Amino acid sequence: MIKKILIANRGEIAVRIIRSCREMGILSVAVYSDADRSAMHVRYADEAYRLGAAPSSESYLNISAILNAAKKAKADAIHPGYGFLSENAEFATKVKAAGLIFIGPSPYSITAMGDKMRARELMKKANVPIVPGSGALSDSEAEIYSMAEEIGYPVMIKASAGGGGKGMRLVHSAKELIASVKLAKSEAITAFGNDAVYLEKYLLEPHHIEFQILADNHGNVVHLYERECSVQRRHQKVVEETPSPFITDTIRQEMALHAISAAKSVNYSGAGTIEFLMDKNHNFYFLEMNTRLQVEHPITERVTGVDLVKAQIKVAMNEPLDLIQEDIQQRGHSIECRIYAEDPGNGFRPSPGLIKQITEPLGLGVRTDGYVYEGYEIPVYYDPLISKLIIWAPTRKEAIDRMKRALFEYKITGIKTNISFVQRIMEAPAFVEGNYNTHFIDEHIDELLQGDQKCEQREDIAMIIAYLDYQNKQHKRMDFHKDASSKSSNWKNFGRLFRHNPY
Ligand code: MV4
Repeated sequence: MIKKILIANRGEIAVRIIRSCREMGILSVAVYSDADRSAMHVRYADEAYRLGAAPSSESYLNISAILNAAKKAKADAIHPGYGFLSENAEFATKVKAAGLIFIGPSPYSITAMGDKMRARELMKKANVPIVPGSGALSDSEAEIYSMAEEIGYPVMIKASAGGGGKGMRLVHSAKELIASVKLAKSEAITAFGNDAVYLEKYLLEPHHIEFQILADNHGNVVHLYERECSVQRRHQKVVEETPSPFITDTIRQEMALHAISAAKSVNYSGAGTIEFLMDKNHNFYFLEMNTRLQVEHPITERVTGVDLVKAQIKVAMNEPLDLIQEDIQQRGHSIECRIYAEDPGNGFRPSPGLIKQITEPLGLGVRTDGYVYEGYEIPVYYDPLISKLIIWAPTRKEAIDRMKRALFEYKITGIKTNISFVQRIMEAPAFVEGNYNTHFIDEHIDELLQGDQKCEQREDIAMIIAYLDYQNKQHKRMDFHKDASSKSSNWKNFGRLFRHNPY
């Protein structure tokens, strides 16, 4: 039995996990850095322990501080959330060694999937399609040339210890190949302490489609369908939706079976995600497996009705899955927009700082997973994600319209956000038609930034005009009291321009 869970994370995901704990009657323990003393997860949990200074290395990545907190709190289990230590096999091992339950897969599964070359080998054995490519690269330049030739240019060099877009290098022709391999190896050793790299055929205009799976400790594995995650910028996802507008039911079923095989091949336990790349002809290939709860999990929860955090906790308690595949259906359509504290008009620079006002959207089919409140200061040390806006509607068209309505209601002042940027994604014809791939943001960047740079100027101009008008009328009133046209000043409209108008 798990009676108390320590959440080794912060921000919206810590709050999200504590919410499920509360519903299950499980006590929650928050941990925090010096920058997070007044953070929502600390306020919302049943108890909280300080880890260390603000930098992650001192706090949310500090394994011994986290284990000490768990010991002091007498927690039974640790939930790692996403990011930080969530895919760190050493952490999972130490949690177990301390007599605690790690809410996640075994260190074996984490390690096997964390090594991308090993994961490719495992998938090959399990008959899961992988991107055409190589195994470990040999030291012979001639062999590297012939491997690349066989795969066909362009090829991608990927670090075996990389993933999520880290440690990749695109090679267009043989003349760049060897220099690129050398660079990739030296980058990989610096970034990951491991210089193993391999080659993959570079797919043009791919879709990123991932499958959610759930596995228990009794050999049962189910899938909870896909998430289309192609709307991303520099490997940072911005919009996710399910079902994918790009695939048919036949392909969906085929991919789902491969996702289940992938999970079974590493004796997976808990919630996991199999990422696929799909080309324009609907050929799909295993890319990597994420051995954690993902940021975008709520859209899956919304269409399937499954609380993935509760499911993770029950699996960790060795309970068999209480759902069978036939019971899991995709009902309606769900879209998530990630709301970041960033300035799209200024190269998407992070925009941490004080939240002066926040009005979150409400109403039918709207969920927000966030953690900020009025007067909260977003620290500079961590991810700039403020919240996730998750919409459900019976159809994709209605979900987009509802998302636009919810974004219209969403008001945050004090910091810059990407709210109007995602609003423009919802209005982009290619998105509305479901006609987009991983290059969508790059290809439509001018259209998507329309206003973000100019709007600021327009607001400045509006303010200057309003001020001049106000002064002008003031003078008129003082100097020419008898003038009928200046009897009323423009104070009312002037005030409207400046006052915070929630809509
Ligand atoms: C690729 C690829 C094309 N061909 N591999 C980026 C994230 C990492 N998980 C793998 N990535 C890619 N791998 C081959 N062989 C294109 C990408 C890629 C991408 C993948 C998913 C979502 C967004 C992306 C954006 C640019 C490149």
